[in-house]
Amino acid sequence: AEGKSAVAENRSQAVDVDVVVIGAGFAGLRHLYDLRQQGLSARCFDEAPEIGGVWYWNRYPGARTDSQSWIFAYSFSEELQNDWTWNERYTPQHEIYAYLNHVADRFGLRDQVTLGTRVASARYDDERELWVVTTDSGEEVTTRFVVSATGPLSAAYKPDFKGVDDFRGEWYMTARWPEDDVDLSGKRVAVIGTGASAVQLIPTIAHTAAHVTVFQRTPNYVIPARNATLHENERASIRERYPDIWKRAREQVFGFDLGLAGRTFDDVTSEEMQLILERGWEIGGFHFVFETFDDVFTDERTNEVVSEFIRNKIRTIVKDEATAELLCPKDYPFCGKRPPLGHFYYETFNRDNVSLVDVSQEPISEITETGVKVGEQVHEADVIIFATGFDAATGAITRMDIRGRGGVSIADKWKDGPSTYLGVAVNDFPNLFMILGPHVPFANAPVVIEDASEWIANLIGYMRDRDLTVSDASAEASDEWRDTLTEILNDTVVAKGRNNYFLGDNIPGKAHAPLFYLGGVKRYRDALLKESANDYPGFAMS
Ligand code: N01
Repeated sequence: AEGKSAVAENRSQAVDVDVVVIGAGFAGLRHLYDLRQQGLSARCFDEAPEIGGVWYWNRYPGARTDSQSWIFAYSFSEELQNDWTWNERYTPQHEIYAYLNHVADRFGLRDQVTLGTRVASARYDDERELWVVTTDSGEEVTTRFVVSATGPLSAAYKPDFKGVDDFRGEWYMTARWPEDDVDLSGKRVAVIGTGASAVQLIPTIAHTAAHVTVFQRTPNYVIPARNATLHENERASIRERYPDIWKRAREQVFGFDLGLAGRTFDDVTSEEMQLILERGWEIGGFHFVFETFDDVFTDERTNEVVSEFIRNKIRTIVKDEATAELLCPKDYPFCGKRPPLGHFYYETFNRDNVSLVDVSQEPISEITETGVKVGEQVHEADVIIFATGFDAATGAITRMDIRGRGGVSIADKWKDGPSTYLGVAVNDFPNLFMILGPHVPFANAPVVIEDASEWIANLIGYMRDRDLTVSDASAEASDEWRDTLTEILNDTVVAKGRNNYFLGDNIPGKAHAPLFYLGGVKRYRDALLKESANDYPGFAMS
């Protein structure tokens, strides 16, 4: 420990390691790699018994990416890129999980990770200018820097329904799915929630369950994913085009391998609009969102045409009229919630063993010994699955006891909504950094992870080289960042969403505040690079 740390060598106060990284998922692994490139020592902790982060926990049936497989990956190693084989347009959970384990082994990152160990607290010691991190196993580690790589959608949320403990069957959460196979065959399964997780789960389990009852509070606009097997010649072509693909992904607002539509509402007739949407629907995936019309996020006229187009698709696919109408989102615009990609989602409601219960007017009142109660009716079930989402962006961080200057906790600091600088730092929490904290772009995660991770490691290296011990993001710069991202968000349809986790509205009692930056991954990267190129004007460093 002492003397081993590169940062500490220059300091009077020695620390156990230069950096403590919290989380061993996509972001944490990349960060361990970046820190090593900087010659910094690090230890990483993860609550899960295995590496992988959300790709360890979310192993529910049907779990896979909504990003194209070839860009839901790291770009830092060409060899890795060329060696790995993606088999489908959208990667199933077990393949990403295998990929992350492969990366951990290939780059020798595993030794730095302590698994099955949760970071319970991190306290900044003002006098000694270091962090004291404690774990749930009672270990205490001193470090100069803490980097949270905890993921924006990792703190699972389960509503506090009365009676869950009395339920005589089994219950599961999609975001905490057990490693052992869960046998649903012949069982009556209740699924609560209709977000991206449920949309993937429901069609998959409907094949084996005796009956699936879906409890829907807010219908989603689900776009067909159109998954397909990738053939070797497609993979070869992707490998060849990788430099261009990454260039596109780094410029596309949401970090996807997609281009622009090159047209908006006023460029086409309404008949042409329908044809363009038909074509987009056939190609499927986020192509439908981003390569049909460039103003779907910002022009209400375009948005309404697209929203109605999807409603008509639902009405065409779903045979039972009442069910179709219930599945149609009507009181919020398309992309007012993150649209999930479906794999025969709407088609599944044509099965005899699938039924839909609307809980938008009459909520679930309790869980009974035998099922889910809505109003006076108990819907009997052998298994209940909670696909009820996450305390997004802030939850994974505020659930730890993180205290900055003057012992102020981050949960208190953020009680009216998060305040960050560039989504990576928090005023009065010196040397605490976040890779996918609040206020970073909502996007294909690896693109944001690689940008932020490398940038943070560079900043730490910069401080080490100049013998600087403390960096603190200024309050003014943080306010400005929040104002910028609030303005951007208010110009989009996201501001008009329903129960949207982008705004904290899915969690009872959580502040209504923007949690993501919607200016796009390129503008975000430009903001980061401007900050570092100018010697970090938004930070006080000493
Ligand atoms: O969570 P969600 P998710 N009574 O918050 C309902 C990513 N992801 O895990 O909308 C009844 O979207 C809630 O209803 P409402 C992706 O970014 C990615 O599905 O609040 N229902 C909603 O229907 C995604 O957007 C992939 O009215 C209740 C559902 O639970 C994000 O994770 C796969 C309720 C929660 O939906 C979150 O998705 C999966 C209550 N009391 C997830 N409380 C990929 O493809 C909540 N609900 C990579």
